Amino acid sequence: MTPSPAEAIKRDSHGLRGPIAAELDAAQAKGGLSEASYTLLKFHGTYEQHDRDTATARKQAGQDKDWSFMVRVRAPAGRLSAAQWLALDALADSHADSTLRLTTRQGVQFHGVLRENLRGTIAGIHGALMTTLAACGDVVRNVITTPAPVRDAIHALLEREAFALSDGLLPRTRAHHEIFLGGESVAGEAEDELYGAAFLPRKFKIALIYPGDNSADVLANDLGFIWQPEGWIVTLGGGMGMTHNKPSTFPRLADPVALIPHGDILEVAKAAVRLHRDHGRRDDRKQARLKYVLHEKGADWARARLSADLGRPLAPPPPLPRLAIPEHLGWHEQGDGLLWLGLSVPSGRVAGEWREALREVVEATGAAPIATPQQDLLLSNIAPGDRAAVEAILRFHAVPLPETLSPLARNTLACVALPTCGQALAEGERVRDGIVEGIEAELRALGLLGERISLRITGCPNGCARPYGAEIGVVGRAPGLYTLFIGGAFEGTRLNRAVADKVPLAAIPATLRPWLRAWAAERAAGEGFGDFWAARPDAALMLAS
Ligand code: SRM
Ligand code: SF4
Repeated sequence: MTPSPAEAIKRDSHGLRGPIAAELDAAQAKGGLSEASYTLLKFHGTYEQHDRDTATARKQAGQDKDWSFMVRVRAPAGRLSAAQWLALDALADSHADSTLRLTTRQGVQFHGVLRENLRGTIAGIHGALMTTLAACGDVVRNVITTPAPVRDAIHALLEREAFALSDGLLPRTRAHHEIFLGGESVAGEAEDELYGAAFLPRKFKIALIYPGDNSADVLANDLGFIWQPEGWIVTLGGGMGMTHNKPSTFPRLADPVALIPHGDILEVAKAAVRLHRDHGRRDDRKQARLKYVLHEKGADWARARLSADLGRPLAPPPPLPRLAIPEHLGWHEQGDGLLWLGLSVPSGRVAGEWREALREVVEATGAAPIATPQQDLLLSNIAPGDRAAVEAILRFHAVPLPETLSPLARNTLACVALPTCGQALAEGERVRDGIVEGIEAELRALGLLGERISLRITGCPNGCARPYGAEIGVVGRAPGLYTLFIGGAFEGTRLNRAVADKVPLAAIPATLRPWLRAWAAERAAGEGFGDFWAARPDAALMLAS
């Protein structure tokens, strides 16, 4: 098997350095980095992009593309301090396109960072005691967990372990400091002990949960830890990405693989990373995720490999417990006398009035923001006496309180897609509101607007908003056309199925109508949309169209 070109780039990069520094310094070049720099910059948390809205017109006018960078901040567990939020907020104006983007993995992104501002952006983030290192690339990504700032032992443990895993699995190279932070260059740096010279075959994602809160979608991750009183259930091999018309690629929920003592989490995570490092395919990046290893070899094989790696037998896992997702939006008591307010941020885009409102609230109250895996924001540590003032600020800026939104709107995710994402086949974030309003109208007509349904929209099948786990998944197929999926579990424990293909954007709500109607007419009391259709065989699913 011939390794894919990315393998040589990584292996020969001298610890993720490659030609990055020289190319960033080349004054004449405005955009279009070499493949090596493009590939290696991901590990440092940034993608070179261009504005796809203007690309054709600029080409026709003989102009270069409008180049800029996306910069992704790694925020373990989504936790930010007030000072960190304010620092990111200021960087959005000084170095980017004046927006912040909350991601589906509790991260924060900047878009529109010009090349001359790239180092300053990354240094500014570092100055706020955060990093972009390993926010992207073939390494362990941002470690996610429940965002809820509930002050009890389980939530404290999840938060602590998310930070410990994030720190313990960070690449050790000094290249990031050298290139972006003015660090001294290190001659002959040793190869990274965990990752090796060529790093992982592909990205590697970790989530930790307890059964009462699966908002981190543990089974969509390469590696998951589910808390149980007697230890962690280890899950392996989840992932969403697929390619249309390529059945060898598919979304997959992770398998339970082992039960481990609570104290062993970092050690087992390292063994799981080595499992991917040594067994993931390096010849085909479309087949390189750990999920394909699990699909081929199974959970017993994986447990045996982990046991051999660790030098002790791992216990088989118990059956998966029932998972739930509590409501995080609105006002909640934290359990320490303080409150948190969960706000539903459409597509996670913090711009304009939203950004002003959040800045004012954080400045006025010292609230610590927490990014959620649903692209939302929880403002934590608010004194009960500040509640009215917070609401007044939000009202002044026309930021809606969650109780004014339908459950559908509150449970909708939409990926970035156009104009920045180079992979987008169709719109994502920019068509979110129209799709939500259209489906809301259908639900209203059926008297079901108060029902909770998860809706996830992506501009391509890579699945960045985890659409294949949603009750309704809308996945970009081509400009203006989408594939519709239904039947996922709200709790993230079941994948959905495709029911309609190449649906024009404007026809999405009407296309869903027969399935919504049948659910309204025939469901058992309290039966959710996804559960109702999952219980129907394929034939009934297709007939409804
Ligand atoms: Fe993603 C690639 C945005 C979460 C699966 N993702 C991309 C890129 C970098 C496009 C590219 O490769 O050129 C997108 C940048 C767009 C932009 O302009 O900002 C991008 N992904 C995002 C974010 C920002 C979506 C969002 O709207 O919030 C999320 C950032 C999370 C973070 O903070 O780290 C994001 N991406 C996800 C998730 C969800 C998750 O991890 O829970 C998935 C599905 C889970 C999974 O990994 O299987 C996901 N992104 C992908 C894939 C498909 C990977 C695969 O195995 O096939 C790609 C394409 C690739 O890697 O080649 C991709
Ligand atoms: Fe881009 Fe596709 Fe991810 Fe959306 S799902 S951000 S279009 S890669």
